[in-house]
Parts: sequence; C-alpha cells; structure tokens
Amino acid sequence: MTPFLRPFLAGLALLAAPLAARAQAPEAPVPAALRGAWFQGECATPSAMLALSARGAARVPAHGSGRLLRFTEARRMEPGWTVATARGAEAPRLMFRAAGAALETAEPANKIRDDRLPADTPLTTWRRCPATPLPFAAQGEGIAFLGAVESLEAACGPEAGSVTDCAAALIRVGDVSGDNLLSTAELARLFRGATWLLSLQAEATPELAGLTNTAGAVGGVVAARVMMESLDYDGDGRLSARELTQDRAVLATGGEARGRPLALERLSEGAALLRGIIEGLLGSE
Ligand SMILES: [Ca+2]
Repeated sequence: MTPFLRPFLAGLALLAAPLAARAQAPEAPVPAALRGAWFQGECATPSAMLALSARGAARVPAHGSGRLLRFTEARRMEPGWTVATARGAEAPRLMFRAAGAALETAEPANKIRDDRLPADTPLTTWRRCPATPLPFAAQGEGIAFLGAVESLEAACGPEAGSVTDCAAALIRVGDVSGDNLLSTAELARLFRGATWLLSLQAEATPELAGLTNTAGAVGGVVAARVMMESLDYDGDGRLSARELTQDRAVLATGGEARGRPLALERLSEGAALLRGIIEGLLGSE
C-alpha cells in the first residue's frame, strides 16, 4: 500500500465509526496560556526569545545558535513544573512553569534523573513583551510554522489523518488572505517558515534561522513558484484543496495537541521541502 493510501483508508474508517468513538484530543505538553513568544532581559534589547507551541519550543538567542525541541511526552511535577521530553537521540528535557506573569524554564542535564529534577539546574526567567522586539521580527514566520507543523501532523499523521483533512489543514495554516486558496506568496511564507524550523533544527545561527539573508527569502519564492506551477491545474495562480488532493494527498502544515513530532531532519531545502514534510506526515517516516 502506498504511503498515501494508508492514511486515506484510515480516514475513511474514522468517518465510518460513531462520533463518540473518536478519541478526545490529549492534553498538550504546553498549556495554552504559556504558548507564544517569551523574551529574556529587557523588551528593548532582549538577549533571547523562547517560542512555545502546543508540542514544541524554539529558543533563539540574539547571538549564537538556537535550539528546537519537539515534545513527545510531558508530565506535571510539583511545584507547578511541567517536564517535557523532546524527540532526539538524547531525549532532551525542558522544564517550565508560570511564575506570576513570567515564565521560568530549566534545561536539565541528561544525567539528572527525573525524580531528582530540577536538582542544581539554573533557572531562566522569561517575560512577555507588548510588541515584538525588532531584533526578533524576522523570526515571526518561523514561529508561526512551529505551530502550523503541529496542525499538519494532527491532520496528516499516519494515525489521525485523511487526504481531505490533510489538504484542508494545509490551506488553513497557509491561507493569509482568507480566500481559502494558496497563492505563491502564501506558499513562499510556508517555505520560509519551514526553512527557519529546519535551520533551528540544525542549530544554525539566528541570521540563517531568521532568514535575514537574501538567499533564504529568494529560495522560498522559487520553491513556491515551482510548487504553484506543478499543481495549479486551472492556471488561476492559486492552489485549491481540490488541486492539492488531485490524484493523491499532496500537502500538509497553529498549535495542536494531537499528533507526534515527525523526522524533520530528513527534509532538505528547496522545492523538496514541503513535499518532504508531506511524505513525513503521511507515514513514510
Ligand atoms: Ca489565500
């Protein structure tokens, strides 16, 4: 069975089941109130940003390389901590809790046992800022994609998704203008967001992760044009759900509690990027 057919059949089976049998969305590792962007230091000159989605965290310093964590599980621990474990060979952990209007985090060393956390791990305090600090404005599309990829995983994953749900999710996360279609610019935004996520995954510098260089921005447009020309069957310059699902489930991409992180490290840049995400989402991981 092709990787595309499997989720499609699973989707049909889901539709045939009584509504009551559908699983409730599990509790997300990151509570809704803590999601979004947090900053370290003063809002005028923050030294780092921490973006939290339902199942992920992106820490981006003003200087140096960042870190992407995509959580596979989480547990609550007194007093008020959540200990989330991320995908990866060393199963890195992030502890976080609300502290008044602030957020406290700790990244414990691998050798510290779960029942001894946080031990002597230093705590970092983060604040909300009323507006995005200028040095981090270029990260916005990437942060949006951190949430978007979770929606795609939920709609397109091998256990949960169907072809139709997957295409609808891609349009939902990609459509900025509200016409329920994807334009070249909207596709380019997704490519830039995906490239940011992959840069962070590879622990690249913020300059690359923020796509502040021209090559990154142009690459997103080129990839979007290639994709548009490949799939815009009626030639109106917009991709519809019907075009996305033509012949097979083609694509997939705000925070979502369901689903599990996919193997982003298998993706490569350029036109293969979203295709890789989709194939990963559709179970060929
Ligand atoms: Ca649109």
